[in-house]
Amino acid sequence: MAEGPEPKRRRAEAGDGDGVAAGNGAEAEAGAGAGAGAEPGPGAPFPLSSVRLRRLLRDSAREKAAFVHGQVTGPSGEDTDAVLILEKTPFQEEKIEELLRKHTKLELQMANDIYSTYRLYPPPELSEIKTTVVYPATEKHLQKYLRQEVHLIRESWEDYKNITLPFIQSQSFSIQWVYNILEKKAEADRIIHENQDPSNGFVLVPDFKWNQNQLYDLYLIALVQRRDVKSLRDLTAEHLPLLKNILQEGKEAIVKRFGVPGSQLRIYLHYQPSYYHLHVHFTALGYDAPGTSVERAHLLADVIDNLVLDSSYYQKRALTFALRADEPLLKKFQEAGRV
Ligand code: M7G
Repeated sequence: MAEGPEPKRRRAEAGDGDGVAAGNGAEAEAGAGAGAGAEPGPGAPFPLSSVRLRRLLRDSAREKAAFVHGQVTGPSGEDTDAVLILEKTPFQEEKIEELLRKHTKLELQMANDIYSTYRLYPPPELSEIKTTVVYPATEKHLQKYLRQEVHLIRESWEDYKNITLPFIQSQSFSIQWVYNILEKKAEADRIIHENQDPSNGFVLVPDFKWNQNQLYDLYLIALVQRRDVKSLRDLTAEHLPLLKNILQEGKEAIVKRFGVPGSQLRIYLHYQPSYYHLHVHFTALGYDAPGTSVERAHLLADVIDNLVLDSSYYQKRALTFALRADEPLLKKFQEAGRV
């Protein structure tokens, strides 16, 4: 298990970043190294400077992030797609004075009475851009980050069995990155907590959306050891011990390591998830994390209560979720006359 950060830790260990360095989840997930053909191989940093920009998939002024479709040419001349996520990172309180003292340039933009605005250019060590690489990226990755119209689906249990389940069995994202974490082939030094029980155990790691530099946007993910639970739809009372372990031990591990109490955590599952291996999200309550909207997030405590009340709750009720306009699953619902 990782030696990891101390309680209330504000800085990650050197080299603890979770985007670019090879051997991390993004690479493992995309199956890079397995026939990728292009330059970056396992253990080598991704050649950012040789990426050609194909298009901006999406940018967000609020999140200060850009989602980019790029291409890299491999040794045999073939072009391979990559997704790059570039994000300005939140301020760290203890770095603010340094920022004010050590800026390289300060340009006055305007002054009016007691108000003035400036362009401040920080030194390189204070101007980090969190960079996440998905390489090689599949068409589904490109779709995932492309800005599109969304439609709300109300999925009955019959819809799940007849439309969604056959679809996810044929299409779902590779979950190799999850198996790599469970088998300690990737991110082993990032594990925050582990329960090795094959039925009721799980691994808790920082989500790759979190750079661990500040607690404001704390984001961890619990991946279950067992491989036969795809999503919320599979859960029954049989899984209560597993879910209770995640809730209890996850909270304990986070307060111990980061000093954030359970009362300040939002602990939930997504439906639909992107990856069909059961996992639970832990985010800081004060952080408006992506994917916390009512049409996607299901609080773990509520899921547990629902299963206590009725073991087949999630095989009975309709579930609502949004799908992007050109997602193939939306097409399936349209073909079935359900949208
Ligand atoms: P999800 O609900 O299946 O889909 O969550 P979402 O990505 O649309 O939210 C999967 C979670 O796993 C997300 O929060 C991802 O940021 C996170 N994640 C994805 N990958 C490929 C990795 C990885 O390689 N390592 C880690 N630590 N987290 C990942």
